[in-house]
Amino acid sequence: MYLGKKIVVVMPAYNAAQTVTQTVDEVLQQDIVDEIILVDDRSRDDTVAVASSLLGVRVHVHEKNTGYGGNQKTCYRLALQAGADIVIMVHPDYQYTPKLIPAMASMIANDLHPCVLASRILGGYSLQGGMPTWKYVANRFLTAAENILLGAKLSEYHTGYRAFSKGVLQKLDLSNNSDDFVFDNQMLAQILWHGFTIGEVSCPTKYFKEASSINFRRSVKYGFGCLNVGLQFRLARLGLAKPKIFFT
Ligand SMILES: Nc1nc2c(ncn2[C@@H]2O[C@H](COP(=O)(O)OP(=O)(O)O)[C@@H](O)[C@H]2O)c(=O)[nH]1
Ligand SMILES: [Mg+2]
Repeated sequence: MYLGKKIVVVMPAYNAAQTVTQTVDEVLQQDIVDEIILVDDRSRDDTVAVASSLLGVRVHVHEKNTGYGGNQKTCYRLALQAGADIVIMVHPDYQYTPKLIPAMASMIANDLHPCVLASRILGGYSLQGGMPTWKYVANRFLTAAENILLGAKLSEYHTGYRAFSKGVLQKLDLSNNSDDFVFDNQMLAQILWHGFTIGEVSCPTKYFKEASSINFRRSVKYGFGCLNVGLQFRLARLGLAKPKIFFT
C-alpha cells in the first residue's frame, strides 16, 4: 500500500523462465507492492513452472497464445478484479528495473499524473545501455511523428514499463485494441484521447539476449502500426473518422 492505495504489479510473460525470478525478487524488494500477477501467454519454456515456484506471485495461464496485447488485456482485467488502485506493468524479462516502482506509484498516488511511463530515452543513456542503433533511430523517428499526430510531448511511446491509475483502466475500452504489440501504442493514444496526462521518469536501459526477442520484421510491422494509430487519432480529432478504439 502507498497512501492507502493498493499497488498491483502485472507481468505479461512469454518465454521468461530465465529472467522472471530476478525480476520478481526485485519487485518484492519494493515494500509498497501488494500483489504480483503474472499472465503467461502459453510460453514454450518453463515460465509457468518457475513463476509458480516463486512466493508472492499469482500465475494465470492463457488457454491459448493470444499475443502481447491480448496478454495485457488479461493483466489489467485481473488487476482491477483484485481491487488495484494503481497498476504497474513491467516485462518479466528484467529489461526494466523494478526499483522505479515507488517513484512511478508516487506520481499517481499523489494525483500528479494518472499514467506514468518509464522512459529509456529521457536522460539520453539508451545507446550506452545497449539499445541497438536501428531501434534507437526507429524509436526517435516514431516518437517525433507520434508527438505531432497525437499533439503530445513524450520522449518515447515504446517502453514496456508503465503505470496506470484505476480510473484510467476503468475508462479505457481495451476490447477493440490489437492483440499484438501495437496494443501498447493504442493504449497511450486512448489515454491522450480521453484527456488524461502522462508523466515520465528516466529509466536505465538494459539490452541482453533474453531481454529482447522482437526481430526486424515484427518491428517494421509495429512501426507502421504506430503510425496508423497516430493517423487515426488525428483524423478522429478532425472529425474525419470514428475509430472504434476511441469511440466505444
Ligand atoms: N504474448 C506474447 N508476448 C510476447 C511475444 N514476444 C514477446 N512478448 C512479450 O513482449 C515483451 C517485449 O518483447 P521483447 O522481445 O522483450 O521486446 P524488446 O525488449 O522491446 O526488444 C516481452 O517481455 C514478452 O513478455 C509473443 O510472441 N507473444
Ligand atoms: Mg524486452
